Amino acid sequence: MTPPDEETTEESTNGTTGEWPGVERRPLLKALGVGAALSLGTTRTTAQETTPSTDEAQIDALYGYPTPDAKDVPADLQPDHEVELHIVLNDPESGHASFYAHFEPTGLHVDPGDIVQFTYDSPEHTITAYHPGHGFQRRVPDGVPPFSSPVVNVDGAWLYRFEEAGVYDLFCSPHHVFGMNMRLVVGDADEGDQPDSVAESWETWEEGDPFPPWEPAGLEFELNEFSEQNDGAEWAWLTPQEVLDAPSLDVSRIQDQGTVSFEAVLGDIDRYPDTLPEADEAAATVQVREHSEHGSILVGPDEMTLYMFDNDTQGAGESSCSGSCAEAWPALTVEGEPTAGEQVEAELTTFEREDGSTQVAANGWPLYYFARDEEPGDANGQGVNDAWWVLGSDGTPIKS
Ligand SMILES: [Cu+2]
Repeated sequence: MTPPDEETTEESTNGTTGEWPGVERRPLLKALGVGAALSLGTTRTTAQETTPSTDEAQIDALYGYPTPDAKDVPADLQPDHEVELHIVLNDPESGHASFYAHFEPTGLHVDPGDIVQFTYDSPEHTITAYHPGHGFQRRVPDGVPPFSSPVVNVDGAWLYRFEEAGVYDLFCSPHHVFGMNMRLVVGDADEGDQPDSVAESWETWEEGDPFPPWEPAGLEFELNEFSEQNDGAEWAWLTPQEVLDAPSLDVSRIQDQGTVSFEAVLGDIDRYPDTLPEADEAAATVQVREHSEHGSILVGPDEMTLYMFDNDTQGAGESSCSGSCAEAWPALTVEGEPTAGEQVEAELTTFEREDGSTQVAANGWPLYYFARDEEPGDANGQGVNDAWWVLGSDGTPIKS
């Protein structure tokens, strides 16, 4: 699959930032990017100077160390690594899931005793261990307690010290169903430390056991249970299985590379955009759109305003607009049968134009675009030559 192109992701990320009111970005951190925590000397000095008493600051084995201000980490808890908690909103036309909630990086190698800072760049996250204490199969080393962060505010952070060597699979509790997972490798690991595939751990699951991470069948089952309308629906977002079973998150790769980006993980997942319900997403040939002046009017699949022409005869199955007229007023054409959007009450029919293309008619009126409309909502053709008119949802010309 193709990961979202950089421009889209960047735009989306910026757009995302705007979603959280009152959130100031930390330009230095953003400029340096992920993995640059060690070079944040300036920030650290400030933190050291302004933190009143750091002697008592401790990282709890269960609850870690939360702080509402990521710039205000106690001097004796300075992190060795940083992981950011991101939400990327996707352009609906990108062919990807509507959003990804993810850890950046998604794979990380640290030394035993290292402190990792998890920075909240977006709201409503936790960093939680797969542990029976949280109702899930253990995917952290034996002896590690069921640790979890609280939900920390945006621009806050949570610190945790990873003491025990081994492989840690982590999830964000609110976004677990969306595949917000990461894998942390502490110390030296070998092939035997590679966690079971999520699919395999579902095979051995029995009722009453702690759950393995969610896999697609489970999510689709939930979706179908939720409402009959969802029957047969497919899970459109990532799943923990897809993320944790991604080859990019193989323990050996994480060890070799130090960090594995979310984009690398996405690159392993073939489901996008192929199995996104593209057919369902394809807009109807004729839809209804609210216009500020004309009310509910008929628009094309691209939401551009449609018009009828007074010189046409209703129901005649022919167009009186060709040549230079057709350049100014391009016909709405289809291949195959036209489809009607939900609120369209007009009957849609088609007829063959002189050039062999198939034009759509609503309530017997051949439909046209106007070449000087530039974007949805434009209706510059209304009343031109006292002959071109937009149409209501039932196909009646609106002559006002
Ligand atoms: Cu989350």
